[in-house]
Amino acid sequence: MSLVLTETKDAIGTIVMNHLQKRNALSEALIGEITVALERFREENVRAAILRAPAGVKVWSAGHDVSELPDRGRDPLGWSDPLRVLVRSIQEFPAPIIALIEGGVWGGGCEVAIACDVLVTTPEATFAITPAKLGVPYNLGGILTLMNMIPLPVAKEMLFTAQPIPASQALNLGIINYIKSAGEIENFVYGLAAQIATNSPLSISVMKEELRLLASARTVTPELFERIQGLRRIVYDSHDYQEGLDAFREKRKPRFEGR
Ligand code: LCV
Repeated sequence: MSLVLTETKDAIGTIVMNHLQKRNALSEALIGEITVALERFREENVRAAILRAPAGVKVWSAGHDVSELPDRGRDPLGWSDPLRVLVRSIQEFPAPIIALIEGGVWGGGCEVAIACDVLVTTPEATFAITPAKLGVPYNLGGILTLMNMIPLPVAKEMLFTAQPIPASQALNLGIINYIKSAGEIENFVYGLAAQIATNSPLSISVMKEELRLLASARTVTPELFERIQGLRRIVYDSHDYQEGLDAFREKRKPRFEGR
C-alpha cells in the first residue's frame, strides 16, 4: 500500500503524506516515497510543489520514526539518515515547495516543514521540537536549519522544553507565512502555487539555491566540527539516549539520570 498520494496538475505537484496509522511518522519507507515523488516532479519540470497530509488530520507528522532510531553507540542522525536525506531533498528541489499544514508537527517533522519554502497552516497547527524529550543529540545541519528559521531564544525554548508552540506564535515569529482556516487553506495554497508557476522557473530555482547556499555558509573549522561531534557522541553513547528510546517503545515516561 502506498504511503503517499501524489498528483501533478498545471505544473503544480502535490504530495500527500498518508501513513495515518503511524501519524505520518517519517519512516525510511515514507521518506523514500516522498523523495521518489520529488524526483518525478523534477523530471516533469513541476514549477511548484505542495507537501501536505490529508485534509482534517490532527497530526501532520509525528516526526522521525522512533522505531528506526539505532540503539546507543551509533549516531542516530548521520548524513545518510532518511530524515536528513528528506530535508536535503526539499532544500535542493529546484522549485518552491509549499508546506500545507494542519494538525501537530513533531520533532523532525518540524525540520521537514521549515525546510519547505513557504508554510501555510490552519489555526490549530502546532510545532514541537523534541530531541530533549527523547534524549537525542540533534545534528549540526538540523540545528543550523532551526537557527536560520527561528529566533535563537525561541529555538532554545523549543529545544529545551520540547513543548509545542501554536501557529499564532509561529506566525508572529515569521516561522510560517500564513494562517488560513481549514475551509480556505487549500484554495489559498494552490493560488500561491499558481502564482509561482507563472513566474520564471530558472530565476526562481537559481534564487532558491542561492538562498540555500548562503544560509548554510558557515565557517566550521575541523576543531569546531570534531568538538561538536564529540559532544553529540556523549549523548548517543549514553544511558539516557537508550532510556529515551526504551521509554517510547514501552509507551512510558522516560527517567533521565544525566548519564
Ligand atoms: C514511530 C510513532 C511515532 C513516531 N515514531 O496517536 O526531533 S527528534 O530529534 O526528537 C527526532 C528523533 C524525532 O523526530 O523524534 C520523534 C519525535 N516525535 C514525537 O515525540 C511525537 C511522538 N508521537 C506522539 O506524541 C503521538 O503519537 C502523537 C501526539 C503524534 C499522536 O498521538 P495519538 O494518540 O493520535 P498514538 O500516539 O496512539 O500513535 C499512533 C501510532 O503511531 C505510532 C505510535 O507508536 C502508535 O503506534 P501503535 O498503534 O503501533 O502503538 N507513532 C506515533 N509517533 N514518532 N511511531
